[in-house]
Amino acid sequence: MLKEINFDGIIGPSHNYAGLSLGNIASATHRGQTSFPREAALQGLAKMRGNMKRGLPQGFLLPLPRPNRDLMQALALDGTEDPALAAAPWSASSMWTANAATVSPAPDTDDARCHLTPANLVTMVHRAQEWPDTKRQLDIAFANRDHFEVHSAVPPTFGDEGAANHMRLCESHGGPGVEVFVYGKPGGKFPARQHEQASRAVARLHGLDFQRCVFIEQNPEAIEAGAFHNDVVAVANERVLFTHARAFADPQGSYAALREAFPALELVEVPESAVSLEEAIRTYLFNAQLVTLPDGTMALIVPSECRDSETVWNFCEKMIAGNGPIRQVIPVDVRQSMANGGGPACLRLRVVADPATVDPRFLLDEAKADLIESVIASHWPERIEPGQIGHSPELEQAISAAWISLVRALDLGELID
Ligand code: SUG
Repeated sequence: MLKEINFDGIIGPSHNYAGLSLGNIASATHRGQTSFPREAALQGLAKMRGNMKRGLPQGFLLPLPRPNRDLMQALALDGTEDPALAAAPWSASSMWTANAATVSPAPDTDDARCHLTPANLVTMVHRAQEWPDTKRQLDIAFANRDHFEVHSAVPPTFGDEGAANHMRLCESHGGPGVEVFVYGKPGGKFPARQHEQASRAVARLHGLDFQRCVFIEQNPEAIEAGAFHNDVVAVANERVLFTHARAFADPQGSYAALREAFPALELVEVPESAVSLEEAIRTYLFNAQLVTLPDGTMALIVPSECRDSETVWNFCEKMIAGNGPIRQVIPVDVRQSMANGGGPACLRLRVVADPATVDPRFLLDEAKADLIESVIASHWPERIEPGQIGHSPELEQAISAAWISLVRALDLGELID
């Protein structure tokens, strides 16, 4: 039976704050701070365990091998370069698996298979290095060709950021959906990372029916305010679109287009007067997991920063006291990831599939969560000081060894060259 499975990125042992992402306010604000990779990874794992306890199927993707020696060589890094460039091969940014790929479930595609396209992430060098290694994992996890097709990334220069700029509306996850692609137009203060032509290429690659696709422009003001991905200001699940009123360039036109393609749409629009765009971006209210629980009700899994904000929490309490489709708001602590601009929604890639068709090595249960936790507890660095990045052979050795321990523990030795 087709189900939504969330594949969270295990937060890698090189997690650090190098301030690499122009237009991502949290990344810029925390630049140069000490990071805590072990705590970060345990926070991510606790989120996965929480969702499993709620009865939701849970998968994971592994961190990518870091530092990336091929990238170090390609950039001829010799210590004279800008520290931000030296940090790129060390980035643990693959933790944000919402950017790993765009996924079109089988009911939407012309060959009735689930299609996945890794995101090229070309806008930033520390992210552009991810996709070939991400594809290696997707090729293994979704190797069953009767059910899945894994494509190569869309070629540059068309920027593609994957599921972070893609939403799906449907009556139920296993039924046909309307796929929504949200792109930015370049020319503003910050890069518009998702290009319309990349979104259209992905829709064609996946064999989608263009009558059941909607292409929407992001509000340039939202990008300028720090919504570098659409999932910072909007999230959808089944019939529900939960969005800030200033997420899209033409909100009314966008809602009309969505209703035309999907008449059952339930719109939960949050006006500026309830939560300002700035506060929404600061707290990541919309970078939430909007999930359907086994009893059929919907819950919004938000970062704990939302509970710390009086405005946002008041809004959440009013929302659940009302008659809307979102019945619960559940805060989770992913502060280490949040400090780099990654909330609960960034940390997961949604795949609608029959879990029996996925390589079980990528699926989580309590025993495997215990195993992963013990590897993290014994091998992940407790802290990384910014000066160590690119300069500490001991740290480099510890990070590589930690990664190999995890890969071996999960019986995925084929990922090691
Ligand atoms: O691409 N941060 C990531 C955050 C990605 C969040 N994902 C979604 N919204 N789906 C990014 O900007 C910061 C890395 C650093 O500064 O070291 C970073 O890459």
